[in-house]
Amino acid sequence: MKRAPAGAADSSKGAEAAALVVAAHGRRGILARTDGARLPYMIRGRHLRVVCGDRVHFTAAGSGEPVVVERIEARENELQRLSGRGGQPETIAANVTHLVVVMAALPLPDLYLTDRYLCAARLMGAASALAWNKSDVAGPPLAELALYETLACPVFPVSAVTGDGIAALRAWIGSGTGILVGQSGVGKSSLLNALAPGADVLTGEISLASDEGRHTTTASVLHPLPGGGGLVDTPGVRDFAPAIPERTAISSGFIEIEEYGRQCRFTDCSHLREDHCAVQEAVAAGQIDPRRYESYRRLMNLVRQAEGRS
Ligand SMILES: Nc1nc2c(ncn2[C@@H]2O[C@H](COP(=O)(O)OP(=O)(O)O)[C@@H](O)[C@H]2O)c(=O)[nH]1
Ligand SMILES: [Mg+2]
Ligand SMILES: [Zn+2]
Repeated sequence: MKRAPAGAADSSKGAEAAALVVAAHGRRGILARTDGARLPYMIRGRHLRVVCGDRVHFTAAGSGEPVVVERIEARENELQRLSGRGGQPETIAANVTHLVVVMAALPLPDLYLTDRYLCAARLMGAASALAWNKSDVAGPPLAELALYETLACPVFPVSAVTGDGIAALRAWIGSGTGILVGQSGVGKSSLLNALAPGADVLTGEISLASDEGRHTTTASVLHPLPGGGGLVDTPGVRDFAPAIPERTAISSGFIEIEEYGRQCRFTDCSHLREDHCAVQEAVAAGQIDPRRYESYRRLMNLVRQAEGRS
């Protein structure tokens, strides 16, 4: 790992410089400057909460000391999950541009969960794709997944074992900031290592650098991709269920429901039981996939129950 020469940070003492958060755990982590140098940082005070993907401004501390993060640039978006504590949304990464839902023949795909991830991605303004992993064992169920190609969500058959399809998936992420999500066991860790070789090693070095080895499994890391861009890895919350901000936003997370919904009689139509609902008519006419509509319905009910509790 490239480190800034000792004393380099001192020359900028007092002045603020910008950098990207590439490892975050609690009040410490690592910044990457645009020249590639990596600087351990710490946070003073209680008001700042920094996550991977944040662009921050820092000032130098004493030589050999971590630099101090002073402020976070406005986030373009936040990826949130529901935490165990009271179901409060917890931000796990910022400025994510590409969300990849990983699936495989085993564990059995859960398309409702897939739709929920896709909804979260769309609401946060990130592009999304499906990666069908373990294609060395079983290819993608094309009939079922072809639907997603029509919903602005490309499908990439890949294998972390043979390397098939990895280049295409890597090209799709481009110079963006990606994240791999999906059920436990589908191969997210394996794919991370196929896409960002050495990711395991880097995670180890970062835990040493931040002197928090015991927290290795909970630090989140933004791994650089060869040639540009990066992949966020959040051990321990990899298999997260995404937080959906509010019920009225859900229809905007389903591209086809949003499209047909523009023709509903009521602008605040829930598309569940209103008369003259263009969405329900499109489902009846076979223009909207009934299983996608069922995903929408379930998510609406889920969020209503959550809102009822709070
Ligand atoms: N055959 C096959 N097995 C894979 C592939 N990718 C991952 N696996 C296996 O699937 C299991 C789960 O992989 P892992 O990366 O830990 O999944 P994660 O829980 O999503 O991070 C491991 O036993 C891997 O060896 C693949 O492309 N082909
Ligand atoms: Mg894993
Ligand atoms: Zn409607």
